[in-house]
Amino acid sequence: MIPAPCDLGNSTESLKNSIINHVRFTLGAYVESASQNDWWVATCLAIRDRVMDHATKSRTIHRQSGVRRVHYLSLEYLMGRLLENNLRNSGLYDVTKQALSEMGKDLDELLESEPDMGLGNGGLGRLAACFMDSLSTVNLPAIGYGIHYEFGLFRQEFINGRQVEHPDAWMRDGSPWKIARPSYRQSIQLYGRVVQKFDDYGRPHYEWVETKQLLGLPWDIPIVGYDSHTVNVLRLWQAQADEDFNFQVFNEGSYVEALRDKAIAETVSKVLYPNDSTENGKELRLVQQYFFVACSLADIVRRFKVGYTLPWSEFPSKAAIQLNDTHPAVAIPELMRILVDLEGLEWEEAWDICQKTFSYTNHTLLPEALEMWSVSLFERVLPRHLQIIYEINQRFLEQDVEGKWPGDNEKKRSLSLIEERGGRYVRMANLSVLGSHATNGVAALHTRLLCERLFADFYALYPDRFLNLTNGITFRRWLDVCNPELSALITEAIGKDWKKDAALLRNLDPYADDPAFRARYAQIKRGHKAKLAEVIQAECGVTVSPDALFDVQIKRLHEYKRQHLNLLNIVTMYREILDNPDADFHPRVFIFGAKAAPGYFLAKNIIHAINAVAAKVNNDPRVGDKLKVVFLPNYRVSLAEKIIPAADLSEQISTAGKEASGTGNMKLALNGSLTIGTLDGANVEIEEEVGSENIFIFGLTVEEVTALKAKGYNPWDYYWANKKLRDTIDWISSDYFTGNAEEFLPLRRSLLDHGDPYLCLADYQPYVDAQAKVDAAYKDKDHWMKMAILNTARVGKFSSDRTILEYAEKVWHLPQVVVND
Ligand code: Z2T
Repeated sequence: MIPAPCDLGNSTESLKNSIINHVRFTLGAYVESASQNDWWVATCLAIRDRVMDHATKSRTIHRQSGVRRVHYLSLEYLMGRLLENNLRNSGLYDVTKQALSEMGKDLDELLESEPDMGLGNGGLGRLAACFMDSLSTVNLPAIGYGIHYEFGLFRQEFINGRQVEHPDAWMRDGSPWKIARPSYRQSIQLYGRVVQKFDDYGRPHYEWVETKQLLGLPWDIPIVGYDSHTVNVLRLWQAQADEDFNFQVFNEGSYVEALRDKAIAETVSKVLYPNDSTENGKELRLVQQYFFVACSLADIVRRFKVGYTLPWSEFPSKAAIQLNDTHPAVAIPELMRILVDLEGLEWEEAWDICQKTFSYTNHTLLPEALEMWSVSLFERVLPRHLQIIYEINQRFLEQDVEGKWPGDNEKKRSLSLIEERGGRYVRMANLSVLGSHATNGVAALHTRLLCERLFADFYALYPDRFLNLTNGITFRRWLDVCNPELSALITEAIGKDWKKDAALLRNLDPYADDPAFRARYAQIKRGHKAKLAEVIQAECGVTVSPDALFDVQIKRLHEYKRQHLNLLNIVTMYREILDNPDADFHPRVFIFGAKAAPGYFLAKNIIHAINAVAAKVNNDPRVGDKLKVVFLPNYRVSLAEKIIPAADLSEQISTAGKEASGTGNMKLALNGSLTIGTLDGANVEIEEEVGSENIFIFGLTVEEVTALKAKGYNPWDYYWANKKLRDTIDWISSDYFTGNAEEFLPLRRSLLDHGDPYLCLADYQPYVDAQAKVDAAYKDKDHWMKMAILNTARVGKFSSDRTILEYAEKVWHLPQVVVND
């Protein structure tokens, strides 16, 4: 007889019991003297207990029904905090708050004490996190695979206005959300060499020998969907040394040496590389990629073998594998290796299985972000995989390319998996397109440019492989959790079904004309601005008025995102205030949040420049309340959740053609912030949805950018033609802001001497003009609120539920499987 498990009911009493049990028996503390952290851990565990059964049940139902599952492979998951999200999604928020309060504890305080799980850089990693939420919510069978980094994205501090990085020890004290799965540990190989052998019929096969071994220990994190019993898992691999391997060394008495090897092996999952959209070609990064890919594929193959007795040709009918950019693209030769070398399949059959299994999402057109591994490095780390890539390439060039363009060596050169000019490199993007059945861009414009530019020749060869799947965001975290007041107001007006069917937000449209609704909407916005003002006071020591216009640019720091264009406008406004103290514009607070890659010199110079301008502006008595500039340090998911509901204006000002999609643009619009933006990425589709009268579009289009560059762009022309622009740039590069005229010379030089690669000067005047329109519009508060409401009402398209259902239908061919209670 198996006794019933302990009480996992959803009443206040049950929750109290669970939490107290964890305080006493899991943490070994007295209720009377338990620390804040003890209460937080105990609360997480009480929720986890209620979730885990659903995870087990979901897994069982997915296995028993034999449906296809999607495996999302990503080097990054920017999860943020989990407790509040899990409480809101599972419907346990109110009862948990009550249970804690009856024990003298404040839930909100506990929520604030959770460290962010920051295992990602920016948009790509946050997208993976939103997708995990949607997959569980819409009942799709899915597993997320990634790396269990000991250190996530660095913590940022400003010292004298300059960025300083600190390690992010997010799980120094462990994490209550993850569960080790030692029985699913994997062992993988690296380095070594390949030997050719022959079978009895003289046919060659290949063995990978004298390799180093690495173990992967999986940690599972349950992913709770909104109002659904599907709980998928995120499975993250931690690198461990293969202890047995070192026994000879132990025996020789080199005990300490052996442990040093162990430490080296464990560096593989030590830290997230902090580059957003630039590659660095480091060996450790390639090892990280292969490590997690090999562990994940072995796990998928294990599940296929124990679950079914099916021929390999049925593998794709059980497993879809999505490559989140090219970072996990080594999965393609790895699956070929498994099928051909280990399972003995013929090449053609293995290749067919590969293409049916994989699909690939491209996230950028920036040339510096396209992954290329030097052939010599690749050969050293993954010798057999390089051979397989050569074989794939040879067949491709001789059959498909030669078939379509006979004798055309130029086409072969451009399509080859190997770049041959200036050293030999493996082109991971080409490998990804070739090894999969679908390649998607992340916004309509981005996909068009992929087909017309980056992958033009591939598109000519395989037009049916390309499709657009515009990004989305989870409306639970980015509205329900971060803005519960607005969520409640919406629900009061149109019912709660919008949380699962975001298109229903359109029913809010008529409320934009309802004065009472507008007033309440405005009041909610004001409340968030007052709270953010407190955060700004605490973090930056700057007092800002919640009545000012909150103008927000929050995203990684990148030249193409043009934080420096924003800065040019700020300095222009500053001059105008000094020149014309009676100028009538509405007080404004410019709010920045951004991390720069630690090795990105110019990005760091821009951060310093913004901080230096902020210090002057904020302390200049001639400016008063008219203008404030704040750069909130350590931008991260939990800080975004505080900024976004408080924003009035959303800066989406990348050079047209450079931002693949953007997702912050969607989060801000959803929370009633109006966009000032270029026709880039998903901004184009946001304009289509909200209407051009509810957005401030400015600047060059993609076609105009191309034409301008073709005719020869010279930033000096704009500099000499526009006195305001000239004065602005000269002022920044004077000694006014820091006492040292050299300080921002790198910024000045990039804008002038180095050709202003992102066309800040060309877009300067249109941007300043658009900002003047923003100012005029904000003066009509009532009309502004109407526009804000219409933004909330009309961005339902950008729910990641819609995105994920499109993936399921068009790429993965997955059924929705409802898990009952
Ligand atoms: C990233 O966050 C993005 C693209 C990358 O290309 C790498 C990283 Cl880390 C390799 C971003 C895009 O810049 C952004 O436009 C997009 O919205 C986001 O991915 C999600 O698709």
